[in-house]
Amino acid sequence: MVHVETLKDGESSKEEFPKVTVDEAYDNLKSMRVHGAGRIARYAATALRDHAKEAKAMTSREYWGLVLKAGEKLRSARPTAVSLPNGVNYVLYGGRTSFESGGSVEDIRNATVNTADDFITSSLDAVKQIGEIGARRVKNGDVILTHCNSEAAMSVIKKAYDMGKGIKVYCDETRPKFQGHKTAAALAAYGIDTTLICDSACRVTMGAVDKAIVGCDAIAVNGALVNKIGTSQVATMAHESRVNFIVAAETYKLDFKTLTGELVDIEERDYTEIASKEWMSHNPKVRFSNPVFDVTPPEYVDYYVTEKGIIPPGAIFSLMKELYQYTEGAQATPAN
Ligand code: RI2
Repeated sequence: MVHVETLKDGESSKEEFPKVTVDEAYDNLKSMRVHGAGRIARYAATALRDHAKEAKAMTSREYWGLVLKAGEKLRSARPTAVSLPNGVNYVLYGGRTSFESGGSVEDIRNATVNTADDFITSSLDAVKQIGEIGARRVKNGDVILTHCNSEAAMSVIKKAYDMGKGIKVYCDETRPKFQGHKTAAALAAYGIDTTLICDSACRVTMGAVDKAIVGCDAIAVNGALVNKIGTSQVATMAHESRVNFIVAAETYKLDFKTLTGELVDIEERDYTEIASKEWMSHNPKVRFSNPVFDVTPPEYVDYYVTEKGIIPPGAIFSLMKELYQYTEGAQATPAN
């Protein structure tokens, strides 16, 4: 898998990502060259901010139309990880407030850029805070299992290690795109005792595990978790083995549309991710299915670790109601 590398310190100020156009960002998101629910939200916010900085228009309405169009394109790149539309909507909320109060092109531009920077900073802070809160629940000597490649879950694991807790981590490889390899490489490079296992070894390994800690792409109103395909199997096995199943999730992963009855859209990706074109041509009667996320019921989630603290699945509804105002305003602003 080709990734868009994060910029190193000193390269182009303090930016996390290289500068791209909205179209390039859309392609990188869709192809998963940039992946991870938090990263895709910050990537889209960065692309939208840079677009807002440079877009030229004679009137406020025309300018706001250009920003909205870019936002719509970015948030359509991937359907499941709600951090993407939530992040884009948050950025648009700043510009929209200025537009609706009669702001000039420059006013709307500044509001959009400032809100984007605010989102990016608070997203990075949230990952750090989740690490600090979640690590307090990790005990010395804990054996942890993780699935896929989650910054938030790794933040908890790394912080626990920093606190001197002698932990050991198992990483599921996470087919079909093997993001678990990335996690294993990062944790081992950090100095943590790390073992990579194939997904089908999860149940055998669970007997030796104290806690499963995973990331999150979306949280539904009933407290259900939507995360990388295979997560619900990990949760089921954790439940069976009485192993704590913990989800590290920033609150911008709350899927507000589930409040009004909509379901989380599960992304189905290209079948070439699970079989080569050549294999397909030799087996023309085989059908394929490649859903890349699944749903873990709230009964299998012990708690969410968010930047606002530990939240049990049963409290997600209240949290959603509390935070709804921040995204509501930007959902459907007409361009003219
Ligand atoms: P952070 C990823 O999705 C994985 O499902 C991971 O668990 C989740 O995002 C959360 O990642 P994908 O973009 O935000 O790889 O914690 O499909 O990094």
